[in-house]
Amino acid sequence: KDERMKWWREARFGMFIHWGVYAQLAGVYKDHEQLRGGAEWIMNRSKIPVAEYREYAKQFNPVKFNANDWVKMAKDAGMKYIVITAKHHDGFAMFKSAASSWNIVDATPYGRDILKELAAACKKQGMKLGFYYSQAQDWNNPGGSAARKVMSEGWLNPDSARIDAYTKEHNGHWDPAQETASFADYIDKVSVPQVKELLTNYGDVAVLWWDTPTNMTDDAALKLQNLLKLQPQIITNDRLKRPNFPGDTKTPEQKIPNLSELDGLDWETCMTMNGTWGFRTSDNKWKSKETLIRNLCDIASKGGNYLLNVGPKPDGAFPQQSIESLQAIGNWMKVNSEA
Ligand code: JFZ
Repeated sequence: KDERMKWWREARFGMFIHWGVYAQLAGVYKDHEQLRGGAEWIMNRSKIPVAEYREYAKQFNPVKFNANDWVKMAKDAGMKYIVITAKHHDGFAMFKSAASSWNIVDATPYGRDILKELAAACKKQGMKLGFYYSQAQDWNNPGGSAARKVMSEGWLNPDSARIDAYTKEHNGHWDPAQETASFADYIDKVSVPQVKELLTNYGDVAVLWWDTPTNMTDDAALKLQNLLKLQPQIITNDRLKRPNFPGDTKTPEQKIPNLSELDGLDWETCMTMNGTWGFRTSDNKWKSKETLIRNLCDIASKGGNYLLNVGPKPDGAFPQQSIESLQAIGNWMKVNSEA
């Protein structure tokens, strides 16, 4: 394990990327600002019907996306790896998938496999690439699970009471289309084949970043964990299923542990630059450059890694604030390594 963890322990700094169809909504549904949670949650928070959410993919056309630019921005900031949402909870695959047509190649006018392009750019520039994959929650592919959230966390809808009663009866689901298959079927027909695709079609995969084990079974977790053999060097986190699948790394979220909390295990703090993982037009709560640099120092000094998030805009460009913060961190690194 030490051999496998070597690069990761030296890396200290990585880029998290949350990008998908939700960037298109950017925190607003039918003129209603989302009330709570990250903008990547808008489909669940606002209880958007499956067919309606799918319409947004037809507008997803990130003509400014340039994989080489993204990797260069990460590299210039001093980052050693990138972890991107291959599939977030909305079930949308940012890669060509034979397991579900709800993917960027088959469901958008853009029609390009952005993971392919990112993998090529990372290889060229010597950057490690990992995939975030929401293995359990999937609000689009039938049988996927849905964390229970109430309608009022999206926006105050005149129909909120009825919708909340429905989700209560239906294990967090709000659309009958979500329940035309069992969770076990979803694992076998979507999760397992897609993870296989990710671990087969994109060259070296440095990290598999699981998330939110809602309704996960041991059976499902074992099937997914077994696939990791396809990439013997891969590093994985502790979110496949708790507590029996600890993975390689702990994932404190939005916080930096105190020295007294450290237990000798490898850890990585993931954090947003503002208040959302997915792009949100109205979120201007940007952390200062000084704060980001201090966080990196604090984390590195305690032996952890900093996975700092960027939520690209629907056109494929990074928000200007993120670009400037990344540059500031990179400049600081340069000055302090030449000294
Ligand atoms: C999850 C996602 O739901 C979210 O959209 C984002 O991708 C984030 C990185 O991960 O959210 C979580 C997961 C775990 C905790 C909190 C939020 N946690 O353990 O406190």
